Amino acid sequence: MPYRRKFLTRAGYTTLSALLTMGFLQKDKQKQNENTDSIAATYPNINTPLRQIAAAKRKRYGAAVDGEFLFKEKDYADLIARECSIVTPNGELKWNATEPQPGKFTFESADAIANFCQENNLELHGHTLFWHMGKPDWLPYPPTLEMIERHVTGVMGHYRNSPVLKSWDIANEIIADSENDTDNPTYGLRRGVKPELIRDLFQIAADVDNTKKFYLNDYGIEGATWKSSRFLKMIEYLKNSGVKIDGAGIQAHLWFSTAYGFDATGFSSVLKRLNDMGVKPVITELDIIIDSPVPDTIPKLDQMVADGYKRFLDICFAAKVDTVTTWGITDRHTWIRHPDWMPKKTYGDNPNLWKFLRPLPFDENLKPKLARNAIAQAFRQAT
Ligand code: 9MR
Repeated sequence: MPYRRKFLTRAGYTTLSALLTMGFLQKDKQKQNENTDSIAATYPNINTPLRQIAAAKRKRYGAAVDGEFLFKEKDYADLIARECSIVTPNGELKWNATEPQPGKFTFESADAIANFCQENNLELHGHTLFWHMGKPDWLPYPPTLEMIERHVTGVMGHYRNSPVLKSWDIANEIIADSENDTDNPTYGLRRGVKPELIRDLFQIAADVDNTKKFYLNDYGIEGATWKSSRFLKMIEYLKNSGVKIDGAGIQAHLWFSTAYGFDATGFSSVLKRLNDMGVKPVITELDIIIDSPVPDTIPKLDQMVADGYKRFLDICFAAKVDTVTTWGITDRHTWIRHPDWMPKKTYGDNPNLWKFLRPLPFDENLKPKLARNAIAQAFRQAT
């Protein structure tokens, strides 16, 4: 039987349960069983740091970092410094961290990460100025234009002369998950968000500091979906409005599964459309969960995760993607193991099953996994 791996683009925090309800899992039960025993691809052990392998192709490898652990765990900090070209703060630049009270800014935790970057010759990606989560309780969503102006001026202004921060997620996750969650069918924006507000946000950002790269960042756009078509329309709108937009952040929290087909053709067409519009596709939050069925051994699981990385990155590199950031670097620190986020539908509440959540290139002990070799191999083979 030819080797065949299917995977599912994660289209939102609640989508797995929606798909379950639609019976997709049942429909493909047969195929799941067939695919589980497929012959695995192998990847050579490459010890060179990923940043170096990426740099040889004029590309960058990055990871989200968590300041809470970065300054407590030396082995973790050393791994980040060794492997990464660029890092994204997990939470330290979100609105709740930088402006916890109206007009009162605090940059202590974000500056600590910026200093770490400077000491270790890493770049820093600014995540994020506008989001419906990671926000203080006092802030409405969407915020008023006045609140946006004060926030963007305060935060971007603070990093205007930063030697390490070179790009910003100006807006994060503004597109709704489905047509049921929007009052704007054209752009599919979350309820209450108007395209003009996003245009003004980008304009304010450019007025504060137009020397950085500006991204619109979102998830569930790794294929030809309702959501990706709205995301592309919104990018087109911003371009046509004449505001500065340099990149499209494709988060890529992927659910690989033997039960779903990955829309490789659709994803390639999203990448092509972005390149055609002159907006650079950037992979900003990559990680991979395996579900349905959960493999019965760790080696099988790690093989599937590795294969997922390789297949996904091959498509990205064929479309000239030059920056790939994983959302964390080690399974020791991943949002996917957090009880609020872990995929309960598949893994239940049983913490013993958490050991099957291994979405990142290094394991809990910071040992490289097959996924790390697959990422290295994808960079090596990129043209
Ligand atoms: O990984 C982040 C988690 O630790 C935070 O509690 C959460 C809320 O701030 O945000 C998580 O990161 C998210 C990112 O900012 C945007 N895309 C989805 C990420 C995972 O939830």
